[in-house]
Amino acid sequence: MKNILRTVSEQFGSLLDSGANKLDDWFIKDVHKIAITGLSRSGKSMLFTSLMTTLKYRSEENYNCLPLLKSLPIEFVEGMKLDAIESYELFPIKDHIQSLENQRWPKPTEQLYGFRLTIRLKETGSIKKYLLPHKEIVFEFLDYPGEWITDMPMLNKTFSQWSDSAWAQQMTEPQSYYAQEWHHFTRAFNFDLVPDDDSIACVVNEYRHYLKKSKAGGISLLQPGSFLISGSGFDWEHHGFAPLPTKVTSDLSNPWNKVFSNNYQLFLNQWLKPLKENSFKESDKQIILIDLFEGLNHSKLHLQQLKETLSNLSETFVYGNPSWFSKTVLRNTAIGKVAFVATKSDLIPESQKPQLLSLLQDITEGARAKFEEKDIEFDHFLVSAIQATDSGLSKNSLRYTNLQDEYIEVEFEDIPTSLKSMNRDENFPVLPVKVPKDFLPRILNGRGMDRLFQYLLE
Ligand SMILES: Nc1nc2c(ncn2[C@@H]2O[C@H](COP(=O)(O)OP(=O)(O)OP(=O)(O)O)[C@@H](O)[C@H]2O)c(=O)[nH]1
Ligand SMILES: [Mg+2]
Repeated sequence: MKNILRTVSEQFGSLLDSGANKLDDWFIKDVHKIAITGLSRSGKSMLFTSLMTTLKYRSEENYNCLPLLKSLPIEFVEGMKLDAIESYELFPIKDHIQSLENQRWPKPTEQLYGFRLTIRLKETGSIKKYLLPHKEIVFEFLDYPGEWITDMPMLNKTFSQWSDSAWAQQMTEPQSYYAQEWHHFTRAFNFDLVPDDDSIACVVNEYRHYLKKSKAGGISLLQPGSFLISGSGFDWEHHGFAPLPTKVTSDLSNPWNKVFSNNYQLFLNQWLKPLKENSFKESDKQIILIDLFEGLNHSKLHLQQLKETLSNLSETFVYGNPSWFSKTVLRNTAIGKVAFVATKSDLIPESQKPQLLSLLQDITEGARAKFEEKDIEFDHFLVSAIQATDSGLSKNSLRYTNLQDEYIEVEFEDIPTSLKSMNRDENFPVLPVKVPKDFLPRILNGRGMDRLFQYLLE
């Protein structure tokens, strides 16, 4: 077993290191810039890992995974190559496969990675039959920490606007529950004192503590999420800020207001603007990954808060770079495509998938409303990057290996089809699934990726 597994990551090694020259003579290119976005822990890195693995096996081993991917008929795929995108570090596929080999999930992403996937097609006249007049199909992908995307809407706000809205959010459920200590701290703190390095660090650390606590509690709206990621290029220890009680932000002469407004501007100018320009740009196709299980696991209020976050973010999702979007997509009358994808669908039985899809459609309602009048097409999908569970004895049950290495069977209740149909105190525990030993066939057996990519390639 060990040997077979070792070969998997070694094969990725050879795929990454070779082939650069062989492909240089291709001249017709069809470049798809696909942005896969999603909040923290939504399944981005796992989806990339699975996609690379699946396409690799599909093209090199002639293993017909993704049977529904009609635009890339397996008999015409000659080979594929992975390489870095200029100025981005290469996606650490080898590290991720190694983690899976050790039965651990890939680590959370702490910096920006890119990769270009080039699929070479055999020259054959009949390719045209399959609507593919190109010899080479190029996909460019970026992977980054989900926390960064939640910060983008801050670009349109002043410090006091951001601070007031963040403060209001912390006062409502479910955030208020996690904000108790932070609110206690701000009530006791004297904001009339002139701030110095130590007192600023103290306030910022208290606020960071709140962000961490809410993250662990399944809250998705965490601003600034960049303060939680060590790979973020902003020195929050020296130039941090935090939302302040409204009585402070409404007093323009308050020294804390001044210092935090300055630091907030530094954050936007030195970190967030360049990040947006370098990373969230030039894609006409968007895959928005959504993890519904974290919300289901906690409460209806958590799901409501996820719905609101997605709605607030939808403009960032769709027009990473608005000027490019209007220039390219609208002028060319090309249609922007958005796929809303509920990830980890292997965590429920087949029988519950229609319910999950319906819940997904409910959760994206606000986000969709923002671009309904634009020339943007969208659809909803369920995907699993890996089929980590097995079907159980009844149609509503599943079997899986838990973190204690026990292989057990669980029975499911019906998943709510909308927020309205969910009780306030209801929750649906998420299965704590360990990465199975036979992760490779289970990746090749992931569900929904072919339909998703077919939709984007059409
Ligand atoms: N069962 C199952 N679990 C999954 C699947 N994809 C992801 N997960 C779980 O979800 C967690 C998060 O997945 P990642 O791919 O790391 O998420 P991410 O969006 O890259 O997260 P950040 O890097 O923190 O932004 C993993 O550690 C797994 O526990 C899947 O297809 N099936
Ligand atoms: Mg990641």
